[in-house]
Amino acid sequence: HAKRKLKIGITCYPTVGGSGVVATELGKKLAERGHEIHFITSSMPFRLKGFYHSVTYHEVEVNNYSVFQYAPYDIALANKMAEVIVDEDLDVLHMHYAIPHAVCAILARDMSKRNVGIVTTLHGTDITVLGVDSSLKGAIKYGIERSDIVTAVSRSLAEQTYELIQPNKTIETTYNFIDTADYYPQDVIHLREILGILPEEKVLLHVSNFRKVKRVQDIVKSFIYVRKQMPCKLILVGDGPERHPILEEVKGTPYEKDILFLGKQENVAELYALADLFLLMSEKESFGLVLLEAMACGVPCIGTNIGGIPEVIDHNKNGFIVELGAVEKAALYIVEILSNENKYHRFSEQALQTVTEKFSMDTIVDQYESYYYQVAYDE
Ligand code: GMT
Repeated sequence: HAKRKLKIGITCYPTVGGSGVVATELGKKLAERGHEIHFITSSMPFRLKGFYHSVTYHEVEVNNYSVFQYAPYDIALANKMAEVIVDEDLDVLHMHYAIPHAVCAILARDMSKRNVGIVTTLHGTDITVLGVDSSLKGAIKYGIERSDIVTAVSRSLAEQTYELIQPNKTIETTYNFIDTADYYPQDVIHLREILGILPEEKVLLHVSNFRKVKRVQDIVKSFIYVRKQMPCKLILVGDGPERHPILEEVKGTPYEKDILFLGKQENVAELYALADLFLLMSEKESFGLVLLEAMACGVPCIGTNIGGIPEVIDHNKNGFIVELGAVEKAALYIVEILSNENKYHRFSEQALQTVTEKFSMDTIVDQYESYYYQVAYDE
């Protein structure tokens, strides 16, 4: 017989970032499959604008009394989760990030005295960046061990978690996905004109939050090597702490006009479609959702041999892998692929195929759904 529909609470960081995107898109797909979805977050997840049937948003409010040195957000979140567990009769909580979300969910389950299942997805930053921080390591381990099912967005992240946190828990690898209804190859000739890109110029693209770990400087360095050999432009999308220093570095150089800083953009899908190649040269990256977004638009990628990147970029098939900081080698690959039309076409086709086969949205949503059924309390 058909399985019963579930009531699922989801908590993620609602701001721009891969984990929030994956959590929100997953919630929307689950709602389309008939489940009831409850987002419990500090603000509206940015991909949740508009009305979605069977999706409710519960806002966590934190009062900042002057007696508290820090506003008790985590406690307020757990309190809200406990309320929603009872009010909505939730079957499952899906937490994105061990810290603080999984830990809050465990507290909320205890407060609610209900048998709600907890699925936790690890996205990276809390493990690979903070996991080594002894002030949080014990709490991360606790969050993982007390969750019913734990997933990581790449094999690399699962392995790193075993190594750094040593939890007594199996970590499943469940890859990220994107919706090909949002990202697909399209004709964006008008954008080339708006951005002043000449017909003979190739376009290299990078999209990130410009944190230090993204090593945007390396991308600029590679671009300059390439620019010396062929007409091209570099488009940088996003904002963050490294944007200003890079802008300063580029100012006054002969390549200033070839590097376009577009800042944060709403419609990145069109920018991917405009690009010939996508670059991600990070020193830490547990998956690299932007790679999938680019590939879904038929854009081959260049990435570093770091974290989950080599699980997404299949070297010499849908892009190239270089060692961290190997900016000249990256430039060699870029020139090679952009100068060989046949090879470029093969890579582009392969990129599209990677998205629909290895990272198929339906298969990945199926995986999560099966985890929920495993942990939901049988009625
Ligand atoms: O690192 C970021 O830019 C943001 C962070 C997040 O919370 O969204 O990204 C992490 O999760 C994404 C979704 O799983 C992954 O695609 C990113 O690789 C991961 N970032 C790091 O590991 C540094």
